[in-house]
Amino acid sequence: MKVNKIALLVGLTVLIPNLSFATTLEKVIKKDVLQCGVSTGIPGFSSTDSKGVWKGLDVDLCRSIAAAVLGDADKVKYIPLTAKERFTALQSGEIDVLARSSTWTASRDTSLGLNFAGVNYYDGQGFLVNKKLGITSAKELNGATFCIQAGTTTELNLTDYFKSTGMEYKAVTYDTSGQTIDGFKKGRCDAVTSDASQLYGLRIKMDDPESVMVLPEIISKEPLGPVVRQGDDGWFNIVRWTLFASLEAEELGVTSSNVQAMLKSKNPSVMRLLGTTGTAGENLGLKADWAYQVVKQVGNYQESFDKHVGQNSPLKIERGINKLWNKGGLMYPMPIR
Ligand SMILES: N[C@@H](CCC(=O)N[C@@H](CS)C(=O)NCC(=O)O)C(=O)O
Repeated sequence: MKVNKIALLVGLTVLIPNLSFATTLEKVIKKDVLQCGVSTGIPGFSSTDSKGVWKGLDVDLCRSIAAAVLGDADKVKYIPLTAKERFTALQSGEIDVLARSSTWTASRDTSLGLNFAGVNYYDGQGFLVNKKLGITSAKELNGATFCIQAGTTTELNLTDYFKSTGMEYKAVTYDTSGQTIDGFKKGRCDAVTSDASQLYGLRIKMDDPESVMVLPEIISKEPLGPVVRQGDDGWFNIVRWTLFASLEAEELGVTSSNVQAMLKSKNPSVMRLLGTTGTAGENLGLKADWAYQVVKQVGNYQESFDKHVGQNSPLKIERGINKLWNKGGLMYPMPIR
């Protein structure tokens, strides 16, 4: 009996180092790269440019996490995922974080073993129609055929909307945005419905953007944000506070151009953000300059927004409800103190 116990102990000590008890932070540091789950192509959020470089608001979130954790925003491996694949890729450990236009809903947050760490874009579902249809409101969509994507909240909201308005519809379902827009271009459907932010991107991808229009109705709430695995609170904190740091930097007027000079700031909030005082970095298990690296290498939230989806981008989306809380919007970074 005694011998067996010893054998068991020996067996366990051999086995334990092979078991995966490492936290996501430890794994990311060991690999020296962040594996970030993105889309297969959503202009403004996550898509590749002509040189194959990933760009967008979600991509900037991946880059910010890599800057905070590894000190280098370029240390990201992008894993393109369809809507159907995305949560499984996170559950299985194929990716460290998901930043892919994903709507925070109760079922996703509570039944998949995952946690939403915040919101980086408040969206809502809208409709893009061919002007030939001659309609100006979603209320006139009775009998229409829609091109939509499988595994999205879009599918579910469409069902709800038509049920509640007593109208009928047909759906043609695709796996990727590329296929969806192709279907629309080929006339397989009368309308595309998706997160409104994506409709702007789809519109400029049309051969003649003037031939289509976005209807005024928004039929759902789509708070989009980064997702992590449940049960790794340290990693959850890092993702959540990296997002807050880029919003806090905007609130405090800290930008990629002035962040170096701001290191000399005597404003206590700026000092805590940039790590010249306080223990914010240490408490996250990161270096004191974690947020400095985010702002220096990626920029604050406003810089990312303007560059990828706002006025300096082809999409030209208004900041709207994505403004900071003190400018009339919903973006409210929790205080760093
Ligand atoms: N926010 C919605 C929709 C997200 C979504 O996946 N939308 C489609 C278009 S409706 C998409 O992003 N496609 C990009 C791709 O195929 O990679 C959700 O979380 O379910």
